[in-house]
Amino acid sequence: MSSTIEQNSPTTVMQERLDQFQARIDADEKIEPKDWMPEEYRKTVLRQMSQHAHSEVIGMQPEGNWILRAPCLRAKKILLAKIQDEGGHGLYLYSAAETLGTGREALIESLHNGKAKYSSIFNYPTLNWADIGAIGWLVDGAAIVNQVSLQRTSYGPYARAMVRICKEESFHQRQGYEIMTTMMRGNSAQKEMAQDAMNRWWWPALMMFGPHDKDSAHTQQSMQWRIKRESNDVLRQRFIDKTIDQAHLIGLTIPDEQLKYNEDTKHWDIGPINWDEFWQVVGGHGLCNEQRMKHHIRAHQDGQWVREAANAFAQKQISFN
Ligand code: FAQ
Repeated sequence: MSSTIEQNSPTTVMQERLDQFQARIDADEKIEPKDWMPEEYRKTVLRQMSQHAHSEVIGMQPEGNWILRAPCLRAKKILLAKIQDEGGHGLYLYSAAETLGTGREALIESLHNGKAKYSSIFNYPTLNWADIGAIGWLVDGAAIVNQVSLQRTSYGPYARAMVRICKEESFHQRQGYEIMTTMMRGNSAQKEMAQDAMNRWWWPALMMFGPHDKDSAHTQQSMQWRIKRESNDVLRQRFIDKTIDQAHLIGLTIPDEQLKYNEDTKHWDIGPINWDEFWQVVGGHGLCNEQRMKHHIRAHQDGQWVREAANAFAQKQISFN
């Protein structure tokens, strides 16, 4: 009798559900919005997806700064299309995040009140045209390495959003590399601009992958649930190895005196990352944090009438049907 009670106790039932959930994850099944999931899984996916969505949208600002100053019409058209793509990525991701039961308004509210983060990289300024090349090549390049891995994330709507996003990001990476290549074929002032952008964006791009695995609060659990398929350090190293060759090919120098190819591991070893700088930026004290948030809040307020009109139209459609 007592063993039956024990078997059916709430703790045992919960443990069984957790075990079944983990078995589905281990079998590489996708978790869908209406499936049972542990509350912590829901929270973790929502946190990561909403932060990812915020990053895509805030990431439009540093590039938007250069639309009116692009050096030719071709470059302007490409930049406009790329920035529009980033807005679209935000849209897919907010929609995917909403399937976990938290509405868009609440997600944006968390961004505005500082509870939700967005990528550290977008708190650095774009000082000249080469910065647009560096963002496309290095920032989108880092984003792709991370996102290709996330195409296999365990939450179905997130994985599917990633497939389309990755296709577009690879164009972005190439347009950035094209800008850098063109500048490295130019005169000495243009080469200097490209190298200067490389110097300023290299380390922040490496920080995008997050803290080292040993210091990462979420990696272990997120990998057990296959929300993350590879760790921060593994992805960072993949980006380093592939990007260094691309830099050398066009004559750029990596701003790292300790950079060394390791014959044993067949990987590039880098010098130490400045984590104090990273945490300062993540904590809101980067060069552009204040500017980025103010701009987003203003744009959101300016768009209030559009949302009201769209909602009123949708309501009318519903009452007609
Ligand atoms: N910036 O335990 P972990 C793009 C936070 S999209 C700010 O390792 P996790 C496209 C982290 O949230 C770029 N905060 O965390 C584009 C956590 O704090 P919390 C965005 C960061 O989540 C290009 C704490 O540190 N991509 O660029 C950062 O397991 C051009 C501990 O860290 C994504 O969001 C950071 N860099 O791993 C758009 C990809 N790193 O939340 C426009 C999806 C860490 O506990 C123009 N996200 N933190 O308060 C991910 O893969 C993961 O969330 C990581 C972090 C890898 C970013």
